Amino acid sequence: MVDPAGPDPVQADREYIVVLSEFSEMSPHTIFDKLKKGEGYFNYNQNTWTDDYPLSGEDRRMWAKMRMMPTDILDVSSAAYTYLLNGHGPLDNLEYLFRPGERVRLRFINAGAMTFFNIRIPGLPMTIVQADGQNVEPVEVDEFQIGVAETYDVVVTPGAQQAYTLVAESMDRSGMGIATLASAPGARAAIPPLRDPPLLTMADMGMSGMDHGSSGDAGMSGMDHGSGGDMAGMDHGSSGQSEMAGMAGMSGMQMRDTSLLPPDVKVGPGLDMVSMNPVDRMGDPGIGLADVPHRTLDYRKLRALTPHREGRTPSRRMEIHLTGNMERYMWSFDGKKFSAVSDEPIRFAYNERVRVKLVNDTMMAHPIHLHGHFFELVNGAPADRQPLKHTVILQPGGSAQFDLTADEPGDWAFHCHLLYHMHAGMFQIVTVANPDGSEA
Ligand SMILES: [Cu+2]
Repeated sequence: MVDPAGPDPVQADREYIVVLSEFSEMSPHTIFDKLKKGEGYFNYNQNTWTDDYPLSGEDRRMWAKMRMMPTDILDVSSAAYTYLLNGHGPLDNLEYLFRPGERVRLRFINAGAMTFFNIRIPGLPMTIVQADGQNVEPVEVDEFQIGVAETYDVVVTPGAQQAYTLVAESMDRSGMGIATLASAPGARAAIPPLRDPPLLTMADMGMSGMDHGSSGDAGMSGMDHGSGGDMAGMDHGSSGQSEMAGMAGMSGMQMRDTSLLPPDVKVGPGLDMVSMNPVDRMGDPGIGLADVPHRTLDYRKLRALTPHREGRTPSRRMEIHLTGNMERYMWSFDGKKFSAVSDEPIRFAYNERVRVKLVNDTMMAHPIHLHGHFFELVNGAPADRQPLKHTVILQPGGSAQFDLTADEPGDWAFHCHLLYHMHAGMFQIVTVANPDGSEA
């Protein structure tokens, strides 16, 4: 049991912890070396995607031009990983017992190294009651995505069936962790097959809103891969597929248009693309969940359960870019690989309130994590109900904002929580000064 200091607003008859992780027989150093040698090493989907996915010839040409795979969802897949729940593999028959009608609280913790999981329990709705250990207004969903370092508590009321399968499918759908909610030892429900791998969409390339744009608009949103080619002939179709088809009509593509970057972003080999008009994707349920036939979670649906301490308007704005070079497996903030020796930390005055905008100039999702603090997602909720979190997923090509009250003096790690992204340099130190202004 996990007991809060005060009364618990969440009523449950029993609770279980569900720790998500991966196991690999390969050492982390070997995996990192393979990633350095070829970004798609573990992406077995790429060998067959041209046969298995409903892409037109134009779509395929477009992706090929950008030297990208629309199936490039996770760096490391089930080719290297077995997905674990509480350390148990999918064949281990991990069981969570319940009595029919009980309210069961499941505390999901993504302790994985590299894997975003999509969580569902077919036949059983889940009510989200906590995010990153902070109470939220209950919201009922059928599936949710959890990034590395995130936690979600859900309440379920099993009983209509004798057993339910808890599915933790990796975001690239290359594998899953499995457990059973069972009303009696040995009771089992069907295990659903892996779903078809998701495809990246135009939104994942920072192309959100293209389908609403007017043709020839110079302010076209999206990643610029063009060599100054114009955007004429763009298809403004509404589905991801037809948007992609439209993209293929672009002539000449350039990997960078750095004129769009703030001056403190370093331009160099560590940065291979720029999101031209990054759209706030706080309302995105995560890769692969946009078109599932049931209810999903997104950050806009989270509200702090009770008003929190802070309602001040931020006095400063800060923008930090998530940057990378996919082919060379370089990852960084603002184009600069972390160096403890030469980097200036990100500085905050004590109790300073800052609105931080994160811009993802890459085509991968990143769970960005700050130590020592909870920040508030700027998600459309009233200021004092913005949900408190310590980790926020940045969708590919998108942006997200959080408000931070820097009230814990000292040095704190701020980084992508994907192990090999952090190791490659997507990391920085946040320094909060003492109340008297001195360095902590
Ligand atoms: Cu990352």
